[in-house]
Amino acid sequence: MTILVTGGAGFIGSNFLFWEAEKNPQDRLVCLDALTYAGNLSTLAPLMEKENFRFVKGDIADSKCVDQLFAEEKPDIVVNFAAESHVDRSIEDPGLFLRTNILGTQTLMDACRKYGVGRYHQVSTDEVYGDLPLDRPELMFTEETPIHTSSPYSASKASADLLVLAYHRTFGLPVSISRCSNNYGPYHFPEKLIPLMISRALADESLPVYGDGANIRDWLYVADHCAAIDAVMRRGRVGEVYNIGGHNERSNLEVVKTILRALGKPETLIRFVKDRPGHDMRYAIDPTKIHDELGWLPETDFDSGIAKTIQWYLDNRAWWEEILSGDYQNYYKKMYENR
Ligand code: NAD
Ligand code: TDX
Repeated sequence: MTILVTGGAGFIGSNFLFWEAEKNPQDRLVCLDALTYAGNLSTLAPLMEKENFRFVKGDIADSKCVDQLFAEEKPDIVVNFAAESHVDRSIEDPGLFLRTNILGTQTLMDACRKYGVGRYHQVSTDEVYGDLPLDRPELMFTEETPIHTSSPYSASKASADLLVLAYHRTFGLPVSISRCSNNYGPYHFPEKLIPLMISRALADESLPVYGDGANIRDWLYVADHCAAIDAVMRRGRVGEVYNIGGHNERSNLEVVKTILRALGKPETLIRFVKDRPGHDMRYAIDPTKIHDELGWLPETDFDSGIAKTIQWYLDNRAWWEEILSGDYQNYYKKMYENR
């Protein structure tokens, strides 16, 4: 079986490629990634020499490139991680988010139709449901919660989800969608909350907490997300949405204080800064459906996952220091200019 993984040089996509290579070594993995600022090809170095792995640099919104790749590889499954993923950047420049996240999804699905792909899986987010109030802890997002977005990022992801469901209904494309809560773990790009706070605390720099830090996120260790996507794309019902989350709600301030404690750094590093415009208050996922239908349960709770993650950033300083210095962007040239 050939699995086309788009966005595989990013955080979750790279973890997914490693997960699949280990659990399903018989499958061929093809990674299509444009290597934007968020893509780091050096992350995939351990896979590069494997016979049943292929990396292709290309844009999911470029129909010529996508068509050629589908003609060559005839994938059985397409799983789309490729996206502009950072909410703060979507507030600065919404246009790029609409192009990649919506038109890119359409381009991939048109190719899936043309080449008769057996399953198109869209990696989506709990942010499509908007947010929950802090004073109603019993509320959680289910698959029936109405779409209600706050940022250009979440609006672009919700638009893509609607398009995916429309392609199923109108064209009979065999699709599935998963909507996951906040991920954390190895290879998380250091502009997102957890890796940003780890790298800045290690350098004794101030830690910018938006607003009063009371906003709550529902954290899932990335390997648990990978296992869930694998279950949905292989065994999930066509045309269905599955929520993914592990009941690990923490306020941003709690997360930052946990990191400071683990690194032996003082809380005086915390600096409260101007809030993110439209900042969602709380996310919380009800994962009953994926548990009942596919037997998925997370294996890592927040306390052990954050300890593992902090240790990974301590053990892999070169990976994120190269990103902070910008050097990682030379890696493609180095690897490919004579290839
Ligand atoms: P990321 O920003 O770390 O990685 C995105 C990857 O996509 C990068 O490798 C980038 O080069 C690639 N890419 C961007 N535009 C592209 C294009 N036009 N063509 C081809 N490749 C392109 O993102 P992530 O955090 O790994 O998220 C992956 C997916 O999971 C996204 O769709 C995101 O919406 C979703 N998601 C993320 C989280 C989270 O907590 N990070 C939670 C739920 C869902
Ligand atoms: O410097 C910061 N200070 C801060 O207080 C940053 C970068 C973030 N925050 C807050 C904002 C959020 O409440 O921390 C929380 C987490 O922020 P991000 O890491 O930017 O993630 P979030 O906005 O929650 O979105 C993430 O989860 C859902 C991913 O980036 C999305 O791609 C995914 O869909």
